[in-house]
Amino acid sequence: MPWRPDSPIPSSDITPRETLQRWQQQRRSGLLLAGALPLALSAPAAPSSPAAKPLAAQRSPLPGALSTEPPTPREDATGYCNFYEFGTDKTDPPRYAGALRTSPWSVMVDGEVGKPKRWDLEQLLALAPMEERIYRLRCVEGWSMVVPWIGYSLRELIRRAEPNSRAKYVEFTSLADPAQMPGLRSSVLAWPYTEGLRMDEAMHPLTLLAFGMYGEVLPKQNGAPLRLVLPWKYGFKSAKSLVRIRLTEQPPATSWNRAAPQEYGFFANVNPQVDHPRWSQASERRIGQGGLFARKSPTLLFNGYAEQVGSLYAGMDLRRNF
Ligand SMILES: Nc1nc2c(c(=O)[nH]1)N[C@H]1C(S)=C(S)[C@@H](COP(=O)(O)O)O[C@H]1N2
Ligand SMILES: [Mo]
Repeated sequence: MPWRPDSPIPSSDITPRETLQRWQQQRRSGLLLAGALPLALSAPAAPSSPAAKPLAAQRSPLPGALSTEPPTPREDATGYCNFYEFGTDKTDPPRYAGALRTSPWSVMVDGEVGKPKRWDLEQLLALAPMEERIYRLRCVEGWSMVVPWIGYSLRELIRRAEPNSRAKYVEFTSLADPAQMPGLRSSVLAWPYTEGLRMDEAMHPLTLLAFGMYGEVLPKQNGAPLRLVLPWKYGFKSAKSLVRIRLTEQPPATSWNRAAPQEYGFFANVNPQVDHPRWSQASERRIGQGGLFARKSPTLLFNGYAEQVGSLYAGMDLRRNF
């Protein structure tokens, strides 16, 4: 298996201290206006994303949507990626995803809905006001980041499809095009990459359909032109480069669960008390802070979003439903 929780971090993985201090000072003095944060923090664009276009957004009014932790430097968030369609190494996606054609692009929304529809990307971009949300992202491998995403709640889109009474789950499918994605030659996962949520999880306001990050449209290695972001679940639930969203009556099969069901559950809620069979999940290493010598910080239940999402799992055995 390719998961290597203790693999070394690239030497570029060092927080620009001055930028951080300036940001913290600005936050204290209330100087940060809408949109100012990602600009203030933007590291020089990674060589693999030269054509990043700005994407305007208002800061999210949603409770819990603006982490107060300093965002991970952009160059780390765009240079250390999991996107197995382009290879299993963290630097494969930044290296190879540049070839991905993201226009034209469309997303089919269908299944148990009254109004199935194929949406063009342009329609999706105009569907709802863009919000900036600063979320912690915790990978199941034991590392984490803080990313300023841009997008809107997935429920804005699902609502418009008019789910019927049989709609209990949502299946998400990523693009799988062997001509553009060299990683598809490997059988490490069953392609296309699919993920799934229970309907109430999909309709939770924190569940984000993201089109951008760091004040710009999504870099290809981060899942352009649109992806999911689920801040309280392990990163693999946040499927990239979506082409289909299907509402279903039965729980959908998901790629990681099919590959190793005893290691990757359907829910995959971040939980420091439920270890991965091969490593502890009690702590995490924040990418961009102190490199290999960084002290690990404790992992929080639901990645710190228990106040917002805990009620979704009331009465459930989280060990059994991992
Ligand atoms: N289609 C697809 N989506 C994916 C993945 C992938 O390999 N393919 N990797 C997942 C994992 S394991 C993580 S941690 C996050 C990483 O997102 P990032 O590279 O933008 O930080 O994307 C998730 N979404
Ligand atoms: Mo991950």
